[in-house]
Amino acid sequence: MKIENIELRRVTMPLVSPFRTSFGTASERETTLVRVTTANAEGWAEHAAEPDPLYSSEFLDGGDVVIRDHLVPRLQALGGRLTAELVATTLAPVKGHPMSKSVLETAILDAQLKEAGTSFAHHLGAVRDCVPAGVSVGIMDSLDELLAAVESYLAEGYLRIKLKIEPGWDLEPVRAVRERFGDNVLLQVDANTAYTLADARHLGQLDPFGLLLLEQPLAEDDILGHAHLAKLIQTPICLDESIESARDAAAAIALGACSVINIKPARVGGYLEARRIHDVAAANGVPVWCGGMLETGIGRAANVALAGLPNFVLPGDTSASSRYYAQDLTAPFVLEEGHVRIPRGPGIGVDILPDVLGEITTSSMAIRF
Ligand code: SMG
Ligand code: MG
Repeated sequence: MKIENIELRRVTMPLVSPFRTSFGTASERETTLVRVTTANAEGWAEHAAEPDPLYSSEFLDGGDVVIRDHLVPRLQALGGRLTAELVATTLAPVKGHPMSKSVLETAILDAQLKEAGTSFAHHLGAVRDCVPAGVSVGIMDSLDELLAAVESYLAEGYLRIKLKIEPGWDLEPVRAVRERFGDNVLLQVDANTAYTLADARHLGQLDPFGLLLLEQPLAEDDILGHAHLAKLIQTPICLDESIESARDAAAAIALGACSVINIKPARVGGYLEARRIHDVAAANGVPVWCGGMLETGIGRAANVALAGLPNFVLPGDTSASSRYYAQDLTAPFVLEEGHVRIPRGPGIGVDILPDVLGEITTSSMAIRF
C-alpha cells in the first residue's frame, strides 16, 4: 500500500464530568489523531496516551516526537511494500512506545481495510453483532455522590460496574454499592497500581463482596507480587498495565499472576497484538475483556470490534459515547439494552464529523510520505 500523507492532529474534548483515578483527575481528554492518506482511502486512529506519563510512561507530546522522528521514517523506508502486518516488526527496533506504534498501525490498518472493503470486526474475527457494555466509575468526593453515579449508570442499562479504587477509597465504596444495589450487580475494581504486596491482608477484605476481579493492584513490573497476591486473596486478579504483549500475557498466566486480562489494544502496540493476547488467553482458559482509554468514536469503534472476538466473555469498558462526551467526533455509540453495536462498514466503520473535528483541533502537523 502506498501512503501519500500522514497527519498528526491534536484535539481536546471536554468530558461530561471529571474522571478521577488513583493517579490523577481529568476534566478533558486530549489526544493526537493520526490520519493516513492513500490514493483511495483515509485511515484514522487516536493516541491512547494522556498529556502526562501517569498511567504509563508514554505521554502525548513525547508520542508526537517519537512518531515523527523515529517511527514514521522507518515506515517510509518500506515504500510501497508497507502493510499493517509489517508495522510492528518494522518498528520493533524502537524500544517501548506501544501506544505510538499502535496509533500508526491502526490508522494504516483502517486505510488498508477501507481499500479492501473489509470491516475491523470481520478482519479481527468478531463473532457477534453487539458487545455487553460496562462502565468505569471514577473516585468521588463522597459515597453519596458515588451511589448517585452508579444508580444512573445502572438505570441507563450498563451491565457491569467498575469502581476505581485507591488506599482510603476501596472497602467503603464497594460495601456501599453492594448494600445499595445488591449482590447481583456485576462489580469489579481497578487500582491502577496503587497498592503493594504489604496491602495483601487489606485487599483480602474485598473477598466477601464477590467481585468479578481486582484490576492491577500492584506496580506494572511486579508480576511476582501479583502471583503472590493471587495466593493470598480470593478475588480473581486481572492485569492491565502489566501486559504489553502476548509474551507478557503468556508469562503472567504461567506464573499465576492473573486469571483475567484487560486487553487494551493501544497498550500492547495495536489490534494485531491484541488479537494474539486474546488467543494466548483463550488457549489457557483465561477470560479477557476490552479496556478503554476514554476513546472518542474513532478508537471506540475499533475497540468494540475487537470485543466481538469469542474469548471476550466479560463486559468491557466499552461504554456509550455519552459516558464521556456530550458531542463525540463520530455518530455516537449508544446503549441498546446494555450493549453497544459493532460497526460493520469498511475499516473502523465510522465517519468523522468534520465540523466537530474543526472545533476541537488545537494544532496539526503534516508529514509527507
Ligand atoms: O474508556 O471507559 C474508559 C476508561 C476506563 O478506567 C478506565 N481506564 O486503567 O482501565 C484503566 C483506565 C485507564 C484510563 S485513565 C485515564
Ligand atoms: Mg485499568
